[in-house]
Amino acid sequence: RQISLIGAPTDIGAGARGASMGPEALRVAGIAATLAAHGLEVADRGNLAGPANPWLPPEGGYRHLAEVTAWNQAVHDAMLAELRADRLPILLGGDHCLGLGSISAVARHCRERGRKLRVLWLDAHADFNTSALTPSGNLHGMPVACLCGHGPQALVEMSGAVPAIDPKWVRQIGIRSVDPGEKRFVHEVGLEVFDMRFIDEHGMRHAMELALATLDANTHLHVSFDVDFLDPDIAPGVGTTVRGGPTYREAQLCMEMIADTGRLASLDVMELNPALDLRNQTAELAVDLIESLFGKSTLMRA
Ligand code: DIR
Ligand code: MN
Ligand code: MN
Ligand code: MN
Repeated sequence: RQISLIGAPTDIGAGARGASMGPEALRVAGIAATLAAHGLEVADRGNLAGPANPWLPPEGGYRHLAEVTAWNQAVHDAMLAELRADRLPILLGGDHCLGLGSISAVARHCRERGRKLRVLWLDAHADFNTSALTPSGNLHGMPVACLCGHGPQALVEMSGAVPAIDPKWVRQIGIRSVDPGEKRFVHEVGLEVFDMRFIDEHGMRHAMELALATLDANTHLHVSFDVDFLDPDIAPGVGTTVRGGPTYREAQLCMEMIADTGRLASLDVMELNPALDLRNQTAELAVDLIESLFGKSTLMRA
């Protein structure tokens, strides 16, 4: 499989500065060489460019909407070019508002090719806020809602169809922080969420079996990995830590079960914040987990 790395060095949608340094930290942690060691052909496309972060308060319920739109358009265009060339793009974030541009490209590509789409959203947060519901105005808390058709026009329309995706195509894993209005909205649209309560009671294995059920040979599987999915004890280098996340073993199993499907076709690695990290340990952990996502296993797999 041919893999393309795309860096998006911005924290334009976040509430803390520093995710703009995420792409370089993942490179320093050896993401390209680690994947290449598994026989994958890796091309690093370098970094996208976009507007600087003016660090202004929200206007009309959104912070930095024009700049967020510009960055997402750049991400959309770059991801789409790789998908059309039959390559597997990995977006190196950057904050999670860019999941909108990334998955808009994936949705457009699936429409063009007549493929089904399944989105796995690994996160502490549901990222299902709207301008009316958000407590912060930060667009990194809104990409899933935008993809499902709820958000500012420029973002909602980016995939060329509205909505870009159906909520039924999404499975969220690891969720443990949802704002009050957001909670009602998640329930209203029927988003399928495997929250930490579910994982506590049934285990990561059962959660992933359900989240990965009904994939078939024609399914494009996209993983959007917000690094704050992980427990902050092992992953401190993120802007919005929430305690009680998946352990190292649970996260490994999650990645291995995704790898076993053989359907992974695109990936976002988001919200890594080197300004808050300890000697790049969170970047190294992310690379370790991505290695499992691309098929690293201890023994021969049947
Ligand atoms: C919070 C934090 N739900 C908000 N969101 C995220 O501001 O909307 N943090 N995604 O990473
Ligand atoms: Mn997120
Ligand atoms: Mn998050
Ligand atoms: Mn069960």
